[in-house]
Amino acid sequence: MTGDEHRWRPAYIGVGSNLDDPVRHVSEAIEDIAALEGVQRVTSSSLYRSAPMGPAGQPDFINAVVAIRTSLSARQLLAGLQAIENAHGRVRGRERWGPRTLDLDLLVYGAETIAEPDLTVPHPGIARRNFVLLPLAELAPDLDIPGLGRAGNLVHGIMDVGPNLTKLDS
Ligand code: A4P
Ligand code: MG
Repeated sequence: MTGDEHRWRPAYIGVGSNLDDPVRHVSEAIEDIAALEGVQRVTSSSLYRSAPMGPAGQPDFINAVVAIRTSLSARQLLAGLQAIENAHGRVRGRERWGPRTLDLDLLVYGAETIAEPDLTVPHPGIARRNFVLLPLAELAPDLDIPGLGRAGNLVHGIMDVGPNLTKLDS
């Protein structure tokens, strides 16, 4: 077969949690992503702690970014990520940007741009969020994010914007 299903594309996933032992949720989610069928060559950034963007009065977030190669389509990958969120007890339908046990965002999928009601890639928040850009640039400074440019360059634009961010000791 020569179809796209046999191409292994690079993809980047944002991982976030601020409830119920977030370091554990993030660490386990990285293992869960690596265990998905059609996912290989998994590497992950350091873990970062950041103040919440969105409603105040919720706990700090733990964030990380995971790089993979995948033979899944973007939609199949999103379904796999949502299944992992559900397995971590994610409750949907609460307030926007409210607290969550696990949030997995598909940040970048190869060189593709997708603009559909339930799937936007690259993820629209990338360029404004230091808790996404710093771990992404740590993993892949030369990554060319479609429509935005090099990850390593974007970091310079957001260093003083958004919640405070600290790298956790590994
Ligand atoms: N969806 C569309 N595109 C994508 C994509 N590229 N990746 C759709 C993942 N999902 C995507 O997502 C709602 C819908 O977005 C999904 O059904 C999917 O079809 P959700 O995860 O259920 O909702 P959400 O995460 O509450 O909404 P939203 O607006 O995506 O929130 P964000 O942008 O994920 O922000 N502060 C800190 N410090 N750290 C954080 O990680 N995270 C958030 C959540 C808020 N504040 C934060 C952090
Ligand atoms: Mg989300």
